[in-house]
Amino acid sequence: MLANTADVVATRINGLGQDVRHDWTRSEAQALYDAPFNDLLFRAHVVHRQNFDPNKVQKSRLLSIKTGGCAEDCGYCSQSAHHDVKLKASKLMEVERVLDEARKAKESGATRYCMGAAWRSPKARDMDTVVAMVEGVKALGMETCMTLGMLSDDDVVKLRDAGLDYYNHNIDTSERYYSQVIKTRTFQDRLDTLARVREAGMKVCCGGIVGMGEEDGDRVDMMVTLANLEEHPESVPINMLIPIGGTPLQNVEKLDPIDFVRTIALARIMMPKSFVRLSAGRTDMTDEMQALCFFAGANSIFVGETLLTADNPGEDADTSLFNRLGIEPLELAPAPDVGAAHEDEHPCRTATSTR
Ligand code: SAM
Ligand code: DTB
Ligand code: SF4
Repeated sequence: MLANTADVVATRINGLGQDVRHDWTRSEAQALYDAPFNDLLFRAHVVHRQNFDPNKVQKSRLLSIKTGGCAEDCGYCSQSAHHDVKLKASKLMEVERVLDEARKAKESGATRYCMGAAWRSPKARDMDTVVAMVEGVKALGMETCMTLGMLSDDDVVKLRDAGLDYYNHNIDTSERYYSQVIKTRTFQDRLDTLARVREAGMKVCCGGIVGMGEEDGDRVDMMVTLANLEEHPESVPINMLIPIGGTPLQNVEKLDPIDFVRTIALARIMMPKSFVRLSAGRTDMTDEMQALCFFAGANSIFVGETLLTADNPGEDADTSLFNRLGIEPLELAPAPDVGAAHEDEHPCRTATSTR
């Protein structure tokens, strides 16, 4: 094991921070994941420092613009109409209400506003409203992100033309495990929408959920799929499953926090220039666990007291966490033109710190 780890480190150390690879093999990713924890974390942290200021964390804010009643059967989700979850469904929000919420988010330091809808895919009649939301939030000077389910060629053009910066569409797990969690669409459906978003020139936010009862190898395979995309997602959210009563995954065994940190470290090493978001599930994480995630390369979080439907730590807890760790919120640099998205031109990237 040690020789294997040393080999992996030795063969890559010269290229750390420079090489953005798209040819990861499953076995080398698995070897990294299985390395002694200190070796893995050290390597991930070196990569992190070479690409980012390690003491800056980007803040995003989420809003559910259309809640519940979703036609998909995702086994983890509170919003699926297939599960018996106590959740009040709502129709698409009015644009002004979304903009009011976005203003508040900006005042509390969020630089990106992410709007999520419980849809399999948007209806043509809803597109004018979501376009107005994107335009309005952009006019406030925030980055925009939407997650609306599967998109058609027409949808991506409309969103791109509205100025949408990021589209969030997660692959969620390995291709193998996907069909055990979701039956109403395929892994390939996800990849198809991601390709359309890329083709249209928007930035991609794509990651997954861990702790759904998957094996280590599924987390590794998910990272191999993400890292071997033609371009790495600029943003990689790693969600810890929030078990929701009434969903098929409500009683799944909890993931070892160390394995969660390993997953973050793997994402950092395999996608060195991407933002890795410590996403859902932070209310169940200690400050110490989150500190390990930041050390392993996580550099973005969702702020506020709610995610889409589930709880999030809230401003006071995050201020205290940042103060304890000497972490500062990442300010937004002037955004480049939409369409000029490239891994070396991220608007939030700052000079590497040596602190
Ligand atoms: N309907 C859209 C879709 O599926 O792409 C957007 C919303 S969906 C809620 C966005 C992501 O949230 C999912 O892909 C999943 O990764 C994450 N998510 C949903 N429920 C979760 C839960 N209970 N725990 C952790 N992550 C969750
Ligand atoms: C992502 O990967 N996580 C966010 C965002 N993208 C849309 C959503 C988390 C949802 C957590 C469960 C909920 O709030 O219902
Ligand atoms: Fe619908 Fe998205 Fe929830 Fe799946 S994850 S049920 S697509 S809202």
